[in-house]
Amino acid sequence: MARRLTDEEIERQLGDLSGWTREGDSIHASFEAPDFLAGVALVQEVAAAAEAMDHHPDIDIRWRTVTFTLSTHSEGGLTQLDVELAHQISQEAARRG
Ligand code: HBI
Repeated sequence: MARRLTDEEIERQLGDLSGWTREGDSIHASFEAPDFLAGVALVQEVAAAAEAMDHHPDIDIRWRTVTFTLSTHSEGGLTQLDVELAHQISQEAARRG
């Protein structure tokens, strides 16, 4: 099972995750979609990736702005699962322009 990452590991891996910010035991990023339905479509794609990983983000949808917050609840902090899902979210958001 995934172990908690050290502060050094988190900082190093955040360097590869543009747009993501650490706050305590979680990381978050917001994405601006062209319209509300495009934002919901992004959420649908992320939901499929999350389900496939059995690792789920907190999701906040406000009109066209979608915010994903990641943390590994069972470990009480950040693990490699959060980093991996963050990359998948960023890639999906970039695909949608
Ligand atoms: N998602 N973010 C997050 N953190 C978890 O600990 C987690 C999850 N999704 C599913 C899940 N854990 C289950 O595998 C365990 O609760 C059994």
